[in-house]
Amino acid sequence: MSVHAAWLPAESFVALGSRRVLVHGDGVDTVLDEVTRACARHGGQVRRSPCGDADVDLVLALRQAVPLPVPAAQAARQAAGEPPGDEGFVLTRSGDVTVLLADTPTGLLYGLFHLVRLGAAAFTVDQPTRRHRPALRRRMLDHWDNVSVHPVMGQVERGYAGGSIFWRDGAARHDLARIREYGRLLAAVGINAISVNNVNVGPVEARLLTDRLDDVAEIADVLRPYGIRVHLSVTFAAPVVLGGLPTADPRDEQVRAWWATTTRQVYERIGDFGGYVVKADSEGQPGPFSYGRSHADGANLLAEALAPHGGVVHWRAFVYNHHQDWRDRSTDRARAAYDHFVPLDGDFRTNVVLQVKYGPVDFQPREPVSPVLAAMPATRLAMELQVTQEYTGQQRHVCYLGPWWSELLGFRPWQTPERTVADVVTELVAVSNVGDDPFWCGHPLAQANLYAFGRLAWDPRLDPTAVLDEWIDLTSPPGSTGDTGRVRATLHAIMDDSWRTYERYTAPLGVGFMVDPLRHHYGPNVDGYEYSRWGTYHFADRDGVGVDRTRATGTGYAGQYPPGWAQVYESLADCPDELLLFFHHVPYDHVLHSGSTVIQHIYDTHFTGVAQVETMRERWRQLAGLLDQALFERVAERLDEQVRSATEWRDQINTYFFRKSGVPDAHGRPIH
Ligand code: BDP
Repeated sequence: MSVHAAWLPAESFVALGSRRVLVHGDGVDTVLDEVTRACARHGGQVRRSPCGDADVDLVLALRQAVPLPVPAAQAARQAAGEPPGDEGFVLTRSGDVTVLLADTPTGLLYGLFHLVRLGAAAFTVDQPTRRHRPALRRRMLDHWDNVSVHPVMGQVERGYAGGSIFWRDGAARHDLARIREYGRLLAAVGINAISVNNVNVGPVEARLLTDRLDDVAEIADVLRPYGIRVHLSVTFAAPVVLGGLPTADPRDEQVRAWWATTTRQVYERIGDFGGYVVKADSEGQPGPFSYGRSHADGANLLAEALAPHGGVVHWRAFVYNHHQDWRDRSTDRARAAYDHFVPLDGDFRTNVVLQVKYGPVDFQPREPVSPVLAAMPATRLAMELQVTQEYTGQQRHVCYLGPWWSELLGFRPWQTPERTVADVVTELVAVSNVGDDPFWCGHPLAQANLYAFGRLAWDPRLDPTAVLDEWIDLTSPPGSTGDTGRVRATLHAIMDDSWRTYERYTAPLGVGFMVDPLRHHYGPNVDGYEYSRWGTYHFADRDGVGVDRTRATGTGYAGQYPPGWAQVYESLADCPDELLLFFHHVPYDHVLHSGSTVIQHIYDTHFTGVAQVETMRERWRQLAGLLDQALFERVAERLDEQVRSATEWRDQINTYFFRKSGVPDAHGRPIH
C-alpha cells in the first residue's frame, strides 16, 4: 500500500497550480519546488525573476528582494507596513494579482500553504492587505521514538501508527523521501521544531548526541528546507554513560566542560540545531536529585552549554514520585510539578523552557489546567499536549482533540478576560502521533489531530470546528472520490463531538485513569491503579467516589490556583461538574449542576456514549462507495473496535458503581 498524501494531495493545489506564478528572491527553493510541481500538474506557469514579464496572477516574493518586478507587488510592499517577521507573511490582492510577501523563505513557504488553504478564494475575492504571524514562537512535536526496539514499549513509546519513520531495529532508516514528505506536512501547518527520540533515553539513543550524531544531522538536513529545526532528547547521565566521568553533578567543573565540548561538536555538525529535551528525576530517569541539586541547577547546566550557539533546553516539569504509598493520603501526585518547580521561578536561565503537561496528572481526557502555568511569571513556559492518543483511545477510537486543546489554551487562570494560557506560554509542544503507517497515524481520522495541533499552535483562537473543516477540505477527505458535501457533513457529525463522547463512556466527572495497566492504558480497569504506587486514585467505596483536593480536608492541591479558581474548585457548589471528582469526594446521591445525581450521571453518560459511537459507525457505513476503499475499510474496522471497546467501558464502569453503591438505574436499564 502506498503512503497516503494526508492533507496535501495534488488536488489541493489546483487553484494555485493553474495560474501564472512569479517567484522572486534568493533561497526560496522549497517554495519554487512546490510551485513548479503544482504548475506542472495543473497547467500553470512558473517564472523566476528577474524576468521582464509582469503579466502574472500571483507573486510570491521576499520583501527585501529588489527590484520587486510587478507594480502590484511594489504597491503591496508599501502597504504592508510593519515587517511580518521571521515566520510571518503579508497577503494582499489588488486588481487581478495576488501578492504574497515575506521576510524569509520560511515565511514565504507558510504563506504558500495559506494560499493552498484558501484555494480559489485567493484569486477571486479581493483580499485586504493582511499580516499573518504565528502567535507562539515554537510549535514543536516530540517523537517518543526509540532507535532500538524497547522490550516493553516497542519502537515508538505510546505509538499507535506502526514503527518509527526515523529508526528501525537499532539503526537509522535513511528513508529520506518519507521524512521529506513529513516535513512538508508539518510546514503546511506551521510546525517548526521536532525532537527525534524518546524522552526515556536508552543506551543506544543516548549516543545520538555523540557517535551517532550523523543520523540526526541527516534528518536535520532533510527538514531544514521546511523551516523545521531538530532537537534531541538527552539523558542527564550523559557525562557518565557517554563521557566516562565518575559523576553527572551539575556543579562539577568536568561535567560542565563535557557538556560544553559535546554541545559545541553538535553545532559544528548541525549549525541550526534546536537544543535538548530532558526528562529528569522522573519515572526512573536520572537527574540532579541524585547529587542533591535542584532542577534549576540541572537545567542551567545544559542551558549554559547551549547558550553560545543559540539553543534551548526543554526541561520537563513531569516530575513526581512513582513509588508512593497508596495508603498515605497526604501525598498527591497532582501537587508534584507545582511543589517541585514553582519555588524555582526566576532561577532558570533565559534559554530554559519549562515544558509543562497541560494537566497536573497525566494527559487525561479531562483534567484541570496545570496551576504551574499560572505560577511562574519569571520562567519561559511551554504547554505540552499529547497528540498520540495514549489515554484517548490509542488511534483505535475516533477522538478529535481540537475542542479540548482549544479549551485548555483559552483557559483564563486569573479569570480576567485578557490573559489566557495561550498568552502565558511562549510555545506549544506535543507528543507526535505519526509512524510508518500508510495513513501516517494508524487511524486515518487521527490525522486531524496532528493538523489541529499545528493550526492551534499557530493561532490558538481558531475555532476547532473550522480547523476540522480546513482539514476535511484539504484532504478532500483522504481518498474521497465524490460527493464532498455529504462526506464533509458526515465527518463533522462523527468527529466534532467525539472527544466528549469518549469522555462519556470512560472515567466519569474528571476522576481520570481507570485504564488498564496490563493493556498499556487501553480499555477499562477501574481498580487497575487503585492499589498501586503510581499515585492515581479514585477512592471509590460504598458511600462515594472522588479525590478530596481541597485545603480544608483534602490534599490542598486546589490551593495551587490563583485565588479565584482556588475558590471555585474548592466549593462543592461552584466546582464545574466535569471536574467534580477531581476535586471532591462525594456521595453517590450528590446532585450535580445538571440536576442529575452522580450515580445517575455515570449510568446515563455511559449509555449515551455507547449509543453515540454506534451512530458514528452507522454514519460511516453510509459513506461506502464514496471513499478510497482501503481508507474506508480502515476506518470501518476501527469503528467496530470502538463500539466493542466503548461497550466494555460502559459495562465495567456501570457494573462497578452499581455494585459499590447498590443504587439501581432510574430507567431500569440492564446493569449487573
Ligand atoms: C506517560 C506515559 C509514559 C511517558 C510519560 C512521560 O505513559 O510512557 O514516558 O508519560 O510523559 O503518560 O514522560
